[in-house]
Amino acid sequence: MKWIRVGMACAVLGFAIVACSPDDDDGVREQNWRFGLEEIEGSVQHEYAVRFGEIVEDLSEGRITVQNFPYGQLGGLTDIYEQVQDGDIQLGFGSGFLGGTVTESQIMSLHFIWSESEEINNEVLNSEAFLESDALIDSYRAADLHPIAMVPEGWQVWSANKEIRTPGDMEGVRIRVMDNRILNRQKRAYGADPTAIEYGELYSALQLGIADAAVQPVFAHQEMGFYEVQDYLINPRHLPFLASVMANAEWYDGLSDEARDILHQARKQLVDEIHEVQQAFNAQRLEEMLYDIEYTELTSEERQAFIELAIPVRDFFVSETGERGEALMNIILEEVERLEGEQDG
Ligand code: 6CS
Repeated sequence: MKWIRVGMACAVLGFAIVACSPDDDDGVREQNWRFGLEEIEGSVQHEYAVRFGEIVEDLSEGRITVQNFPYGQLGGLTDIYEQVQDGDIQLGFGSGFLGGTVTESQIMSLHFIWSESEEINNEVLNSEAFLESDALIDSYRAADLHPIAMVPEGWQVWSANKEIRTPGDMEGVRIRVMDNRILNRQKRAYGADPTAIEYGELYSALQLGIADAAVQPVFAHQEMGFYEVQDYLINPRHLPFLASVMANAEWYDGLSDEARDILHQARKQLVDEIHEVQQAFNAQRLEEMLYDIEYTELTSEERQAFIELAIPVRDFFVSETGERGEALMNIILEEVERLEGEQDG
């Protein structure tokens, strides 16, 4: 990956002078925000960043530009997080691999605490109760980061070379996971043999049999070509793929009120817009893969067997992430219950 890092350093330095100009109380100065993505062009994160840039540029009357760095340009996943922490880039996405940097962010990896309604999950994650909770903010701040938004990208779906409908089918399956302790524990609870592999290395790992199975949102199975080396897609509706948008904390604190307001206006506008985008991407890409792969959804009864094995992992999550993690989990459980109650009633 050496060539990637050299290219990335040049690209970043080229914009450093403009991006480092501080804001002041007179308003927004000309500036460039650099945004690191965990996904390639054409992905949900890429679409988010492009739209975010358009909205920010529009609201600032062209004074703020946003420069995206799709996956691969900044090195591996943890390289992106480090560059946001160090202030080399101002903004970045952080999902499963972020667990090693922000322990509590593994809430994004906890199975079966979510609603089966994707709209409810989107609302809960972007609610004031969750997004502006001390638990979330303090967790990211402890790593010199500030949480800006949560982006659900669609249900995570298992891919494998056999149909997996029961924990028995999962027994011994070498499934690739993003590198965090909760995902690892959860897959072990189902009887699988999880293995952490970098996103960009997953295709060849599946092709060479280093991993037998994987888990991704539908659009990613398609755009990264994983479906070409797998026979089945199985949707257990256990977990939406979740990514956080995060900023360098010091940079965020140094923004003028006007610039910060623009950032949050863009963030708010994108909550519903990106939900529509991810739904469309996932539906279209599933359609494109169906000639080559079999897609199935677990029934409620089949899900139940996995739910029973997943529930004890909540205690492990709390033991790993402490009071802040527990608080985040409780907000989600309570808000999901409240919104599902309102929907039913
Ligand atoms: O599995 C991964 O590592 C990556 N998958 C997606 C869909 N987004 C980012 C993440 O790092």
